[in-house]
Amino acid sequence: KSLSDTPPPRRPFSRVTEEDLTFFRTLLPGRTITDPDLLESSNVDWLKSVRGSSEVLLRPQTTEEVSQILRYCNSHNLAVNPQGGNTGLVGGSVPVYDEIVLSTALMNNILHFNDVSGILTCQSGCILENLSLYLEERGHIMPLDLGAKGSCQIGGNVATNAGGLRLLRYGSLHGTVLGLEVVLADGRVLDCLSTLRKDNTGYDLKQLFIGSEGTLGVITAVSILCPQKPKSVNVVFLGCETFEQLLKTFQLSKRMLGEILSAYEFLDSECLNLLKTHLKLQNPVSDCPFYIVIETQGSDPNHDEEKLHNFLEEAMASSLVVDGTVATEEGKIKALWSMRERITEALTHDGFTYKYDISLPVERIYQLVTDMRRHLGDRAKSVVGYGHVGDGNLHLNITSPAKNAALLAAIEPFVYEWTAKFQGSISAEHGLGLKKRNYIHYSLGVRWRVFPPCR
Ligand code: FAD
Ligand code: 2HG
Ligand code: ZN
Repeated sequence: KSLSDTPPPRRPFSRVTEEDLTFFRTLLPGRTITDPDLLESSNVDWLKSVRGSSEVLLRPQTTEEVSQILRYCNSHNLAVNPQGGNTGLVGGSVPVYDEIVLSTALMNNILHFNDVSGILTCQSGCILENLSLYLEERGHIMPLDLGAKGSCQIGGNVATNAGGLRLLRYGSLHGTVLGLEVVLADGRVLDCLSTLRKDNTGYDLKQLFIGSEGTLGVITAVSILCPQKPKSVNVVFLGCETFEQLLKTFQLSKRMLGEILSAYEFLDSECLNLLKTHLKLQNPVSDCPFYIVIETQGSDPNHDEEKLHNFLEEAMASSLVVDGTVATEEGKIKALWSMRERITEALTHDGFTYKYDISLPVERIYQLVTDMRRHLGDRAKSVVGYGHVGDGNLHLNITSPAKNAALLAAIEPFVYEWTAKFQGSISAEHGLGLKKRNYIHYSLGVRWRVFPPCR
């Protein structure tokens, strides 16, 4: 039996009593939810693959309320599961058993924006897309973007250290998050909500919470450095014959597009089939084994277009790509991005999905897909590969008509052993959650080396 299917045992936490509910109802009148129908969506993850049985959902609005909740739960031995937009893909956002769900959905105020420095400070429950819209009106953008933007929250993004589509350009949240406010399990508030770009006074405590997936405290506010809104955006969708050519095109794009390159993503032909079959999206170019989505963001449309034109001419002339289409207008840009962003959604219609979010040396990333296809033969319905080439991050997804223990046993630990063999990471950007927690040893990056003393 795969370890993925084995949840940790329920620890000896207390069960919620009437007395506890009275405390919560007094603290959060109208925001202490116990109606099972209203709790349903908080107990099930986005993929509908894991389900908890929580009987209480708390919806605080302020840091003080979060602090009172955690202090109370800590002293009464009650387990708590922080929840943002519940778009996590590793089963970490919902309870395993009857943990209280602490939702940050009502903590959605923007606290401050400085349009000189581009630094935004907001509560952790702000939805990523709402922040983007707010910033765009002020000539800025969020430094991260992901397909779940309409539901995921900035607190959840920080808690998972989400990567997304533009990490290549704007870097990880470890660089763009400037400050955090976090409530620890005993209710103490750790105030690191700095808005300074430089601060070397002591240890950088906030870094510990970026990617901590709710295990160290509840993030209640975030300050983040936001880039200027680009004056010109172009998106290109290209078709390509081999993965080697796709990688060469990546090198060429870095060389010829330089500072305006903001995303370099890929999908294989199986992904495109799923988009066609399940979402009725049409291939904008001719059929190829691989497709590339390139985005440029810059400050001068003429300059960007000239660079892009030269790059495309070179890519075509050297036969690295066989077909392509360019979008400069918003509607077409969105349509091209859908071909990449909606693969996760298409997969949910294909059957039960086994998801792997792997970091590898970039030249290896597609080899895992071909090896897995060979390894599984006809046991899987679809084996697809897509992801963030620019970050060396593969999303390997495998579907079957229904949950299938034999198929899972064929995939795991094969996929983890393969990844470990090439010093990859089994959790590139989605986190460990419930689904990957038992596999952490395959890629835990820290190793000690001790040399014997000199004689
Ligand atoms: P949730 O799913 O609610 O929670 C995720 C984890 O964070 C849980 O462990 C939870 O306990 C913890 N948590 C949430 N809020 C807090 C808080 N305030 N304080 C402490 N802990 C907290 N991920 C990527 O990295 N890149 C992508 O490109 C990407 N694309 C996606 C596309 C789709 C269609 C979907 C469905 C998901 C995608 N994801 C992606 C995964 C997911 O959206 C991200 O992990 C996102 O950052 C989760 O945010 P959330 O608010 O939904 O958090
Ligand atoms: C993406 O890059 C997300 O689209 C989701 O990280 C990946 O569904 C997946 O496997
Ligand atoms: Zn991703």
